[in-house]
Amino acid sequence: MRRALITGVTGQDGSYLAEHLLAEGYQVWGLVRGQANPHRDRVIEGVRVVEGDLLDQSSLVAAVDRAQPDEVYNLAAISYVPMSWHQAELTAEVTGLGVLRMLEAIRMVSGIGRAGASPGAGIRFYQASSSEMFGKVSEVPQNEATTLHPRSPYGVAKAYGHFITRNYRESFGLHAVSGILFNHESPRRGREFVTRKITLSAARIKLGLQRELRLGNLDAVRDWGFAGDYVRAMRLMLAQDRPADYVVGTGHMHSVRDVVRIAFDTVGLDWHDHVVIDPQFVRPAEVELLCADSTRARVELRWTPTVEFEDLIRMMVTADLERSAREQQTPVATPQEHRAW
Ligand code: NAP
Ligand code: G4F
Repeated sequence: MRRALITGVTGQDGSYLAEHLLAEGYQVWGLVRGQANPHRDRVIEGVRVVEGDLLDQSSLVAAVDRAQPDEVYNLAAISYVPMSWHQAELTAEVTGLGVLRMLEAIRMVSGIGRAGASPGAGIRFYQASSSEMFGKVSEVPQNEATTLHPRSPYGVAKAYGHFITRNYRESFGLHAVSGILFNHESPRRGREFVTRKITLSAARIKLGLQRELRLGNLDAVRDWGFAGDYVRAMRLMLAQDRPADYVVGTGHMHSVRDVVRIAFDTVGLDWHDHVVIDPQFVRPAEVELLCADSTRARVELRWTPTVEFEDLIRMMVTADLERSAREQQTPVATPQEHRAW
């Protein structure tokens, strides 16, 4: 039985990846931080919890030592781009240096890099790199060779994580890969991200729980896919004989305005009656456009996305309608509702 350790197991991707690996027969361990973490009940049933924090080197060494994983998936990060301007140093520590700490934990526990250790043997490592690293894009679409020009402290921290992962692969023969994933969403997406903010607001406005939706730049363009599809690519990357980095996305571009239009159409409302542009949600430096060229992933991993953009937004609105209607009937959330994001 293969053993996997997932950091960020309480997040969107961590939950889908845990389900996927359990279904594939893995023994799955999840790193959870904090003494009384309110997200702890998001850990999927069947996952073994180990405590630790990307800010604390010794806790990561202890976690790797306890889980004895064949594969480590480093999904933990401060992942909300606007927060990275307000807490830039913390973002660098967690999202950037946290990657180095995890790599060092693997090196310390497995002995990779010591005299006599065979290159490529031992624990395989997946780093959650991001299309946000492309930032002010130099070409459309973006592939593994596209120049990085990050536009936020988050993007800069991810670029550090990306290069230190590659460096440990080249320096120590570690089987370490970066998945450069484009935006991916689901009903489990955090409420602060634009798709979920829109689908939840459309549902709540429909139910009379909210009057308006305040947004920033409606012209921003992203390549949005379904998170459940993207976690399959993570496992496929670590299953390759030769470690390499892969871009993962759909290759289709849509604007924030498209998300708004489809979400409000799903609940039978005209978005013009409810959406207000609010400068507080406009970023100091914007990533205007992202679009993936996933040729390498499609050819070498045989990975393809299964959920179309419009179906994804409608799926999220439907889930938010059901959840909001339940909350309307039972204003105090039950543990099940907490667990269901
Ligand atoms: P998410 O839902 O925001 O989850 C982030 C996770 O990181 C949470 O489990 C959080 O734990 C954990 N975390 C934060 N700080 C930590 C620390 N100091 N120590 C340990 N754990 C910590 O993010 P996601 O959407 O699932 O994304 C997963 C990863 O992929 C992230 O690294 C993100 O930057 C990257 N990524 C995401 C996308 C996307 O579109 N979703 C695209 C490209 C790359 P708590 O529950 O304790 O807060
Ligand atoms: O949903 P977002 O916050 O996602 P963003 O910034 O693209 O980052 C996400 O994807 C990255 C991959 O490229 C990940 F690495 C990262 O962790 C995260 O998952 O914003 C998308 C777009 C932006 O251009 C933003 O300016 O939506 C625009 N937007 C307009 N109004 C808004 C809003 N974004 C948010 N969050 N809230 C708004 O009110």
